[in-house]
Amino acid sequence: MKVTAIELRRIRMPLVSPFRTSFGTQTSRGVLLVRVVTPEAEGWGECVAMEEPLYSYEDLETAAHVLRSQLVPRVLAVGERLTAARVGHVLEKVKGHPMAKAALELAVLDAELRAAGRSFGDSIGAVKDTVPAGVSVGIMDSIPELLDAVDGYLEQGYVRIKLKIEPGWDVEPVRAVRERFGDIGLQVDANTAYTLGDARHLAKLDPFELLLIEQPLPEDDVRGHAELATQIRTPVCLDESITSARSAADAISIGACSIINIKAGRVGGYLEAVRVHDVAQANGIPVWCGGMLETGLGRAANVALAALPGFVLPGDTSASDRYYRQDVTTAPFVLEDGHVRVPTGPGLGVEPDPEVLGSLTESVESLAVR
Ligand code: OSB
Ligand code: MG
Repeated sequence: MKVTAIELRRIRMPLVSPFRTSFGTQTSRGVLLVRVVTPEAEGWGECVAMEEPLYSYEDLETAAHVLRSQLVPRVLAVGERLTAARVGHVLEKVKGHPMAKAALELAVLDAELRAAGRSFGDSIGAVKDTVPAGVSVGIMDSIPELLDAVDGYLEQGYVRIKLKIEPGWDVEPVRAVRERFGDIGLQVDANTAYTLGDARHLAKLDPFELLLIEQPLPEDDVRGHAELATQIRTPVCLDESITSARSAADAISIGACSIINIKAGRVGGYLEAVRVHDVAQANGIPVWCGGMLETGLGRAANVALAALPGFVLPGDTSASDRYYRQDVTTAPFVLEDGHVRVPTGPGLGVEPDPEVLGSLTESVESLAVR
């Protein structure tokens, strides 16, 4: 396909409530959007890198830099033979920067699918019309505050609660939520905040029958997760450590995880995310779709990914209003009986609202097309 323009857009979205994790507190989400224009259609990709390199080493600036200096020029150099399936291969020589690569691949894929009148979900193998929605609940100042927040989400219909934990905020909040709400789907996410030396402490979570504990140890401590898995009863799920289908196969083979959180940005794109799903499914490992506080654009892609058959656990695919008062798309994602609907229109199946987008935009950069 012929690309006539590529644009990088920085927007800022105020969060409805501060989101605190073991790596910091966010009150708004800075987002980098990639727009690819072709004579037939335009496509959107959302880069999930955060403003600071605290979840992973990428940030909004490194993503914009590598897109501008390396990724976009390499994709444009392909010329009219460009297809979304080729993007990963073309970008392979550039080391790292999976979130920047994923955003560009998604924009090309969206443009290609919109031109062909085909939905993103159909193209990647979605088999469900709706997907169950979980919600990721940040660290709070107090247990009563946490219980109020969880109560509100359960009231809205969320089918699974994930609590962010860190040393000093783990066993007690989990106990309090279990005691108050009983047999709900409950899991925790540590975002690498512990070490293997904390195994005996983490085993204190065993009695609460959690669905899983997500990424307790540093991302490069895959062997540590395998060892931890022999010392606690809660199933170990990896997020940060899984960076490709190959790393998923490796982690599975040494028993480092019995569940995987799939995020397309972390593995370099939705096409690789599907391959992670396939590897997990072949090994009998359940997966679920993670989130990075996406706008409606990235959320549309996540919800479609979560509709693949191996996604057997509820994802962090919450409704738009869990994050933002005003989403960038003309129709927000809403909760329907604890589920969100997989878009069926061409491409991502959602449209950015030009006025809303304009009001949230901090900068737009047009990258030259030869
Ligand atoms: O580890 O899953 C994570 C948000 C930002 C960075 C990392 C993570 C998260 C979440 C929120 O847990 C998931 C969401 O609802 O988008
Ligand atoms: Mg996580």
